[in-house]
Amino acid sequence: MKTLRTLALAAMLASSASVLATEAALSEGEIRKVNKDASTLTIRHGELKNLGMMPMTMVFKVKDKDMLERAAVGDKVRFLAEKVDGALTVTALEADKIQ
Ligand SMILES: [Cu+2]
Repeated sequence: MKTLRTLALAAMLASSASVLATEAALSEGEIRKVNKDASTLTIRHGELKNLGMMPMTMVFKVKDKDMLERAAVGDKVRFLAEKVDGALTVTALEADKIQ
C-alpha cells in the first residue's frame, strides 16, 4: 500500500499546482460506514483544518456517488470535506484499499 501511495503522490507531483494545493489540504480518516441509500460515508477523521474541526466520527454526504463504490469499511482514506449547500460533503477522496 505504501508503494501505491508513493506512486499516487508521484503522479500528483508531476501534475498541476492546483492539484498540489488540494493534496496539501486533504485530511486523514477511516471509513466506518458506507450508506448507499443515503449517499453518505461515516468517517472517523483527524483534524479538519479547513473546517476548524477536531478529530471525531461523523457522517458526510458525498459529492460523487462513485465514492460510495471506492470506499469500504475499514479503509484508511485521505479526503477533503467542504460545506456544499449547507451540508458537510466529501469533495475529494483517496482510498487505500485494505485487501
Ligand atoms: Cu467532524
